[in-house]
Amino acid sequence: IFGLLSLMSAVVFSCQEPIHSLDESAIIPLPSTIQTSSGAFELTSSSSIQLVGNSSNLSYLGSFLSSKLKPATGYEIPVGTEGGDIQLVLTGSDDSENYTLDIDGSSVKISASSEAGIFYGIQTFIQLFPVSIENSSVVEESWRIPTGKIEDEPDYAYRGSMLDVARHFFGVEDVKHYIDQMATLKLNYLHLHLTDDQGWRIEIKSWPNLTAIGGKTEVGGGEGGFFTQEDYKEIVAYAAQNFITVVPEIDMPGHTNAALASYGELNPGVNLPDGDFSTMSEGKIDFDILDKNPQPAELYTGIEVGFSTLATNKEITYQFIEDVIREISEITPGPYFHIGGDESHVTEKDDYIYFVEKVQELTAKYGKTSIGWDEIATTQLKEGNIAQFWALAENAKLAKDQGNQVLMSPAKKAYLDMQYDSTSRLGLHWAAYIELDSAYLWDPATYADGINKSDVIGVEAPLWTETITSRADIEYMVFPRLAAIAEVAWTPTPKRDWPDFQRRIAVMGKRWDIKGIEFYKSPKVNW
Ligand code: TNX
Repeated sequence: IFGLLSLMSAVVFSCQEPIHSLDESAIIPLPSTIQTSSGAFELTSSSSIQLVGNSSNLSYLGSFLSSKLKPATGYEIPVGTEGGDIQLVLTGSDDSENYTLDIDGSSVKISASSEAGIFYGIQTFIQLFPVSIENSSVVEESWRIPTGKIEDEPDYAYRGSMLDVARHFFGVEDVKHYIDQMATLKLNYLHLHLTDDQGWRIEIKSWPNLTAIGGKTEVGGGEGGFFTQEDYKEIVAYAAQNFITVVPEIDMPGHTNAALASYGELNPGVNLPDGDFSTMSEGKIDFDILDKNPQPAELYTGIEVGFSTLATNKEITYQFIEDVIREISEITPGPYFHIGGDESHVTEKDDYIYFVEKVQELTAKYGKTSIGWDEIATTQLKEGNIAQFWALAENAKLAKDQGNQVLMSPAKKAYLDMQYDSTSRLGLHWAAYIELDSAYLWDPATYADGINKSDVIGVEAPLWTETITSRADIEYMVFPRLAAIAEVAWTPTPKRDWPDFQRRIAVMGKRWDIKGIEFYKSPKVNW
């Protein structure tokens, strides 16, 4: 019987190249389960997409798929509700992200109980085609994919990346391009680090100097820039079309020099020394000697951290923060507001605690859940708020002990600004050199001592941009490592396998090449 079957398939496919099986395809992140069968589905000029289910967004999803398939195939694949060899089937309306992809010789069915699930099914479907599907103009190709069934769901609910637009400013088009790449990896949160010592990058209508003064430069003294609220809304909407939620960060009370340069009254009113701030980590400010109307700080274009602080004891500071939180929350549909809280080395400990607790009240007042860097766990966290682990396991533990969850961004694994090795042309290396295997080989559930899987909401890979000045620089630092982190967040650790990832990432590299993405050709991979 097997002889007969293989003879039959040899006859059916006699004029075509053999096709690899579904479990030999190169999907990243790796799906939970893949069942293969022997056969192929072929997309042709008469293929069509059928929508099944009740949701106005289904037609958006259909057009999204059609538009992804069009450039390389040249096919105008119609989207409708009456029949079609590619079905998008919405079976419910929950917030799960699961999907099933069923492929047989004559049809493809992507089904899910949420629109996000359908979107992820579409992303997987696209990755099954030959890499030339990524071309922006028509290529001659037989558009066949292997048959079988994929059932998939993410291991972690929060799968993110952070872009620091404060150290160097990146505009709306660069951010959209970043979102496009995130979407292919099934990442669902984009954290924008909107403010830091070197720049304030979001228009606040009630405090216009923040951008008029604080947005005017960046690391190295370049011209900086900022998002108008309209720009920000455009990013938020574009992210939403890619099932990505924007998390805005206003870093405070430290990392605030740009705000302090914009408004003198926000300063504590002592002149902090220039130069080497590393000795100031224990620095104390005596508030009794404060000048009531201090001068604005100078704009700062270096890359030291830990020298700035908002005045934590002034009413005006909290009016300012409330205005900022209100204006940004009004244009942020997502549930989270990131309050920073890192490296406030010149804020007294008690003042820091008072400040962070008050700011958590303010985000709650505007309906947002706070996320903050792990130091915020040294304060009393409001229920549901999240500590973002980057350095100190004891802080992650403090969050857990308060009943709060942790977002895992260990600097030694997930920091996309760390150099790959000592020869990397960009990046820092204070935490580690992070080659691709290192970014891949870790478990978010056990990485921080004292933390368990249920304490972890997810994983985020931050790109700090002290040394990053262009889209090409972003791509060199982010890819391929972001793909590794996406798999760490999506695929259960016991299913992950480094040699298999090496094989699959090489295929993704071919896709990036076609798309013109200038990724780092890690020597760990046979590209
Ligand atoms: C530490 S990580 C920082 C950032 C820097 C980064 C550079 C964290 C919460 N703070 O301000 O940009 O290191 O790697």
